[in-house]
Amino acid sequence: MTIEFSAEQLRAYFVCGSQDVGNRGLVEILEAGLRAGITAFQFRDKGISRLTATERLQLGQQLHRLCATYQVPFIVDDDVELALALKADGIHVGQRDQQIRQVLAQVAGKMFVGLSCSTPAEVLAANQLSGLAYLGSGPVFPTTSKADADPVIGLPGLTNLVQLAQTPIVAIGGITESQLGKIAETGASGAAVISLLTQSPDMTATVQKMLQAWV
Ligand code: TZP
Ligand code: MG
Repeated sequence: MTIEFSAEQLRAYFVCGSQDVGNRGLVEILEAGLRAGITAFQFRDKGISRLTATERLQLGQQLHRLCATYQVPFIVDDDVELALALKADGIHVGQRDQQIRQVLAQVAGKMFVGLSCSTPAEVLAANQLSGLAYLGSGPVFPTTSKADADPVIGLPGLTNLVQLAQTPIVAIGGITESQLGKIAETGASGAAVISLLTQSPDMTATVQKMLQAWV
């Protein structure tokens, strides 16, 4: 069963792949996040991931099953083939990934689509597309989780993109607990994080802070 998109799912959006968790288990970390109340999960297995395609597929199946148990959307980063094979609820694509128009056509009616936009020009181009569920914008702050991240846009840059966009925006990049209130004030619909959750000493408390920023 596919989970439909709603903007509330962007509030506590956990992004993670095997490269982000070292020797720890991604399944266990995701389960802790789900128990804590994350509202979306993106399987982003890339960069220094050492998984084979088969291992990635098997891990993705486990992660999707887990998300389904909690009725939380399972979103695949970048890889349309993998997203279709896993019957994901959503796919997230970057500007340098697969062509967005092609992706929208390939997955139409099967899953929702999110697109990374870090400049006003990218947001204006995204406004011309139909069928996009949400935009991911950042990095808002410096991040150590993505080697090839775009330049930092800061809170003013995020505010500008939110004002231009015709679809909900989830902010990403270097987001810490202390910045959540300011992210919410920009009008962004939520925060997408890797390290805030993978490094959290208390996932329940961290997710509560994420959710409360949008109350
Ligand atoms: N895209 C832009 S920044 C980023 C991605 C995937 C990494 C976010 O990770 P963190 O640890 O929350 O800064
Ligand atoms: Mg599903």
